[in-house]
Amino acid sequence: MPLDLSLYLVTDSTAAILKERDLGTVVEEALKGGVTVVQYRDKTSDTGVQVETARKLHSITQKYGVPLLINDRVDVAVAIGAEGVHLGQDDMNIKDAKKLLPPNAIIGISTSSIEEAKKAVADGADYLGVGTMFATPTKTNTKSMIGTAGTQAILNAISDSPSVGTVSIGGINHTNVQRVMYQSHSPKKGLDGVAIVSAIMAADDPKAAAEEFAKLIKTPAPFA
Ligand code: TZP
Ligand code: MG
Repeated sequence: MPLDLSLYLVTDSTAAILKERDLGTVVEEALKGGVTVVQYRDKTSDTGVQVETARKLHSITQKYGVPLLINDRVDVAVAIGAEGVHLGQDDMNIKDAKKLLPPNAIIGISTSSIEEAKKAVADGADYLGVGTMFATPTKTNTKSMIGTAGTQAILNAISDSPSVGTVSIGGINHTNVQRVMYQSHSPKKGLDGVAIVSAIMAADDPKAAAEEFAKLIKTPAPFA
C-alpha cells in the first residue's frame, strides 16, 4: 500500500467531535472525500473495545485502499493486522516497535523539536507528525506550539533525509491549510501533508470537508 500522507485523518471518538454519529460512518464519509491515511486515536476505550473498533475501521479503510495506523498501541495494530502505528515521544520507542511489527509496517512518530525529529529519522521512522502547529481544543496538553517557523526549522534540519515523510498537525482548518502547506517549506524539504482531527471529524459533512481539504492542498497558495 503506497504511503500518501497528503490528507491524514486522525479519529476522535469524544462526544464533542462525534456528536452521536457512528465513528465508522464518519470515517467512511471522510474516505469518500479523499482522505489518504486514517489514524485510529482513542485515549479512553478499554483494550477490547479498541481492538474491535480498530478491526471495524480496518474493514472500511481496506475498501478504499487507505492505510490504517493505530495511535499508541502497537499490540492493537499487531492484533488486527493494521498497516502501522503512530507513536508519541512517551510511547514504545521505534526500535522496540519494529521488533513486534511486520517488516513492512508503517511507523510514524510525533515530534516537536529538531532533536526529536533527528532522533526519529535515525531510528528509522517512516514519517514524522510535526507540531503542534496552532493551538487547538482537541489536544490541550501539547508540549509546544511551533507554528510555521518551527515546522520549517524541523524540515530544514532533516532535509538530507528525503525519504522520511512529514505531516503537520494541530489546529489546521480550511482557512489556514494552504498557509501551513506552503509557508512551512524549507528550501529543500516540504510537508507531505496535513493531519486533521476536528475540521473533518466534527464537520457536519465530513465528505465535503475532506474534499475541500484535498482541493486546497493541491492548489498553490499565494503565501510563497
Ligand atoms: N497532536 C498535536 S495537536 C493534535 C494532536 C493529536 C490534535 C489536532 O486536532 P485538530 O482538531 O486537528 O486541531
Ligand atoms: Mg501516544
